[in-house]
Amino acid sequence: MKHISFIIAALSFAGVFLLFHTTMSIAEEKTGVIVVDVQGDFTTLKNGSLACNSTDKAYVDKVVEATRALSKKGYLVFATQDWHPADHMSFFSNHAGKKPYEVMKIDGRTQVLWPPHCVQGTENARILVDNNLFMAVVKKGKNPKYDSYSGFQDDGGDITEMNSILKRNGIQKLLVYGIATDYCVKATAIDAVEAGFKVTVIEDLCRYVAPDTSAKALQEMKDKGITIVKELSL
Ligand code: VGL
Ligand code: ZN
Repeated sequence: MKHISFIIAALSFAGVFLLFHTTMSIAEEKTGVIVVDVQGDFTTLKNGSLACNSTDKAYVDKVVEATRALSKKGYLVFATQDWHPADHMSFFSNHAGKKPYEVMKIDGRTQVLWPPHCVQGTENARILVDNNLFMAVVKKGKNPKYDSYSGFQDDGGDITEMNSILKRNGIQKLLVYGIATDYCVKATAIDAVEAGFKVTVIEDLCRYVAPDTSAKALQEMKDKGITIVKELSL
């Protein structure tokens, strides 16, 4: 008799343990994906105005395939979309006498002056990955007065809906990739880690504006506790 109650107790303990363990692993697996600014203007594929190196069809196909595979595995996928008005302050053409890629101080902040790109409602502002894969697309850089490399907030401190959407969906970990490593990927990944997410950036699925700023960005991200992996392993 004593034996039987001991066995029952042991079995229930094992059961509770297993249930707890399974629940915890499911919770641990709540991983989201942020596909950053994979838009025509940043690619050579679409002859973009701000095309990064090696953003041909092979790159876009690789991003599309990876995103599809992650979605199929059950990860919730989000996207950011650079979405500027034509009079945006980051465009060199909106500053008399300035040239593309010149740097100037605007309201005390250092601003790179870009070729006009990702203008709202233009062909090359479109995201090159099937929109049906995204749980949500967060548009950024809509305010003509502020640039917004991060998908979480602009340079004026105005927050987007990104953090609340991720939290609402119970996301704890994030995979981040896209364009550009040295600007929007970096800013988005750093804000994500600062918002409490565990962040991994997949280098092979990213492209950069310049190699030196990209190397610095990768180091800065590592220093902030972001994991950098060479490629996606599923
Ligand atoms: C970006 C420069 C200007 C980016 C956006 O997506 O990294 N870079 N706007
Ligand atoms: Zn931009």
